[in-house]
Amino acid sequence: MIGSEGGIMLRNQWETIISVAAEGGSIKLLGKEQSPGQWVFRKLVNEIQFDDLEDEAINSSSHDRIDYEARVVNKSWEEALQILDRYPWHKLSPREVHPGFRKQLWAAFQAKRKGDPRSSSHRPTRWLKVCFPDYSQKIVKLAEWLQQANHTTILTGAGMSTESNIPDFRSKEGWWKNIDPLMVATTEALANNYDLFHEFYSVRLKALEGCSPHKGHDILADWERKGFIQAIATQNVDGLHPDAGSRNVYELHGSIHKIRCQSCGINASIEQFYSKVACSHCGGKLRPGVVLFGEILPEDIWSASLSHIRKSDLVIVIGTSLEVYPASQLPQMTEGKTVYINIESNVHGTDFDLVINGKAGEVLGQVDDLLF
Ligand code: BV8
Repeated sequence: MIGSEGGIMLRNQWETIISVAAEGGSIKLLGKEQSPGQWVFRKLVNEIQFDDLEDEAINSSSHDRIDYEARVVNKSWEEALQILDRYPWHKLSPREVHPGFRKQLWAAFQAKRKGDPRSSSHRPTRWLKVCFPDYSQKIVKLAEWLQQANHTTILTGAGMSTESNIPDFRSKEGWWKNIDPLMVATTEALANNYDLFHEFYSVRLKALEGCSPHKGHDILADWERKGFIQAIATQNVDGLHPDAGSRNVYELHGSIHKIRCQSCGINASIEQFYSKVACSHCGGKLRPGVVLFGEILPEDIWSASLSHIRKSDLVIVIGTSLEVYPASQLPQMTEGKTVYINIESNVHGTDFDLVINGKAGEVLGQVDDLLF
């Protein structure tokens, strides 16, 4: 809805939402937050060639320049964009973008670029810098690669889940800080030290109760729906990728939630595992459906992961130390570009085309902001 409240509003209450400039002129969209989240908008044009019937000349500052301030006030973002759209704003150089409107303006700019792909006068780098001044060139590069890739596979490790409050394995606070993995996560422990084995996996299962996917998991699920990624191969056994809605997930090391009998393979419940009963069918030992050290990865899951990696032109490896064979080999099996995202710096730096140092959820969130 358009009203005409221009006359009663004071200039100094308005904030610049966007300012774009070309040689000799500028267009500003001004905004005023009337109540939290409720903005009204108007434009300010400083260039005689952008004259417009709804504008009122308010200041004749020099010979050839006139400032035009719109009297109309636009009560929705869509209306504000329509006002901007009367000008070739996306082809001009952005000077200033309001921090609260960066994502909307970037999306609007990308929509304009999409609608006019052959125009050479867009300035995406300048727009990126103004809309996302804190984002590194690496984030921008990854977003570009993701946008251009035909087939992208994600490989995740325990670092993908730490932001869901699930410890990883090899970090200072990881599961292996006090326990030798080869003492518990092995077929040997299952056969000969069931008490320790059972206690370790009961604690692991309990630690997962109440844990849910974080923003990074959600973004990956969204990217799959939008066609940006084709598959996730994960070493994680926590099931958070499927929980977030990702469909094409290959759980290389199985699932901790799927309890089965080691002897006859029949399924059992987590409650039966917790209560440490023997298999009701054959009396065998119950165990979680993870791949223990010394066991072979499920053939179908391994082959499917490998096939995705081989046809990928982009592989993004997130939150893994890449210390466990054979998952550690997957990034080398692509001819595509490889990206490594890890909270620690200087890990596997030289093996990848791009290394991004940061938290999985934050890095994915920033990349997501740039996609269109
Ligand atoms: C097999 C059980 C064929 C499930 C796990 C000697 C040399 C080389 C290889 C071997 C060797 N001796 C034996 C082997 C083979 C062995 C192996 O690799 N051993 C290694 C450790 C030396 N592999 C096997 O046995 C595999 N099977 O090879 O079959 C075979 C079989 C028999 C005989 C011959 C051949 C089976 C592997 C089974 C793996 N199962 N555990 C469970 O309990 O969960 S391994 C365990 O590590 C987890 O399951 C996990 O999936 C896996 C990988 O760990 P990561 O995910 O990488 O986690 P990690 O903590 O290490 O790293 C996390 C990273 O994230 C860190 O870098 C951290 O900085 C970062 N991070 C943290 N937070 C964040 C973050 N990054 C970003 N954002 C954050 N917020």
